[in-house]
Amino acid sequence: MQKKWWHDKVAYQIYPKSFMDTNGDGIGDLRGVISKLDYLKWLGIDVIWLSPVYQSPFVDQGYDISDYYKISEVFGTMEDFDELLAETKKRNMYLVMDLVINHCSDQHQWFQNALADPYGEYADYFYFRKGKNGGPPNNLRSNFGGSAWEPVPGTDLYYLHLFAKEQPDLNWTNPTVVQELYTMVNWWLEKGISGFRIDAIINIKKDTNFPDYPADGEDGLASAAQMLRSVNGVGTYLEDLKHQTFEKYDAFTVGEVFDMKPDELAEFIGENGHFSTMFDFSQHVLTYGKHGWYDAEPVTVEQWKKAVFQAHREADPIGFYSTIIENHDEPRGCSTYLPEYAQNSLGAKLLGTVSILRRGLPFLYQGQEIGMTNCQRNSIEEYDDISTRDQYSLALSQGLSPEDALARCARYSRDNARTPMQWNGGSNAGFTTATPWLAPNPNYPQLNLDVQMEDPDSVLHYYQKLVALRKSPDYCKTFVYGSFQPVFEKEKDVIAYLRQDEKQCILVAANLRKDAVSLELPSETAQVLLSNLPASDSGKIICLQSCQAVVLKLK
Ligand code: TEU
Ligand code: CA
Repeated sequence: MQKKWWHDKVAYQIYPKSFMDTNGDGIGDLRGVISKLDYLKWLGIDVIWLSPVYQSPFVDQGYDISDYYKISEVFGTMEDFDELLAETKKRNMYLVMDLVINHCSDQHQWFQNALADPYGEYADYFYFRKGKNGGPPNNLRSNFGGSAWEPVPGTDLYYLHLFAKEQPDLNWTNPTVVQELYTMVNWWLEKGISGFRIDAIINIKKDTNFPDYPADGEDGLASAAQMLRSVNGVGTYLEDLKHQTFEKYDAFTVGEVFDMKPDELAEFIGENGHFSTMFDFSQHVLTYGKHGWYDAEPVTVEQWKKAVFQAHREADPIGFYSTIIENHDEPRGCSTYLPEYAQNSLGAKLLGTVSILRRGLPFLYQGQEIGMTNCQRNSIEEYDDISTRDQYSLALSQGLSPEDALARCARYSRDNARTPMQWNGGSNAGFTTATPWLAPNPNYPQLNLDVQMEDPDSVLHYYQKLVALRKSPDYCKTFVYGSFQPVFEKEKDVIAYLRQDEKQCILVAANLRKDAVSLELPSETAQVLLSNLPASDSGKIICLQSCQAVVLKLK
């Protein structure tokens, strides 16, 4: 296998709006990110993925870009950005931007031009189509609810939006559009960023005949996933994108890919794949219901363990996944994947251990390193997220009571992970001196970074040690390139795997039962490299307490 510069790195996602506010407007900003770089360096982070900071009306939190070449004034200036980039380089860190090119904002000049002249050149930057039988061209549903087609005012045309109506899809069959996007991508790479996290990228290929699909909801509409699963040829776009941009800069790319065909993995992340890597969402998709998340059931340990092991079986012979437990779209991992009795600092450390030492590039999401949790709200008005509002009203329309619908939001809303970073116990968790755009989780007086920094036993210090262990010269190669083999698979609620190469064999084992469990090692003795409970080197039998995780070097 050809070695790549990013293979042995540890990454961290920053959701800038909620990270750190420095100018007292209640919104995180680039100077806030700069102010925390030393902290991230201490934590062991190499790669920073910045969620979108481009100019945007923020209908979907910056995933609706109105100018790809500008920094949103909410976040700062291009000078701030350049300084951030320089400061990361100074610390041998790598800055990765979010690339949102399936769609742009309806405020983008291209779309404004298209609206002004619906039969002109700019209309062809988007999918403008005639309606059918007095309705939209077909029955696709937007990911945020309702038809994926919106009327173009003053015409019998509609435009396609797989997400919000303020996020019109870009026409990738138009070479001019594609060229504009390549130019933009190269402009950022020329600036010296290290790569991109690529948003909703599989969506760029449509069946442009726009046929109807079998309805899969009571609204008579069909999910966009149906189209994506039936259409071929996205690879041609992705290959060209890579050749014309990333490849020339040895840039790192991580794809956000849902609804991929199972046999496409090698094409996506194999040796010469379209992307360096892509996120493993196998455990997250378990939490999605049939019609979004309002109708989903909680996921069990056995379910997500199986999914994760299966993901490794599929991906390990091919390439590297990027591993996450949460992100800005997914609720907090501790609240989602841990049984209730494990939702504490011990459980947070356990989940971190299991996740960070997997094969693949680990991404931490801001606040994960202190075990931040989901956040209960008292009314739907307290939520900001566009998809949460859609799911809430869907839940009500299905007969759920407002209380039940709110309980679903508390479990699955995207805002769970978007509450401000909890820096300290001061007002608004030390995130801002003003009223924050989204209220912090009320648990911040107890759960915050300052408190944990003072406590050598905290989740934070454990994460720091975990990342250091993964990167330590003695073990790094094994954790990066070594094989991943599930063990004790039949032991219910025990998650264990070996990381092994010609040099050594390391066992990662975690017990999510209420009771202790004894396991017989495949070796005579074992040396403790890390544990979330006091542990000493052992003989052939190890005993794991409830919620204990250990990392053992087998001898
Ligand atoms: O998410 C993409 C997204 O929402 C879908 O892929 C969805 O998760 C999937 O259909 C579930 O089956 C990205 C961003 O991460 C998100 O924040 C944005 O809202 C979205 O794209 C639109 O840009
Ligand atoms: Ca600010």
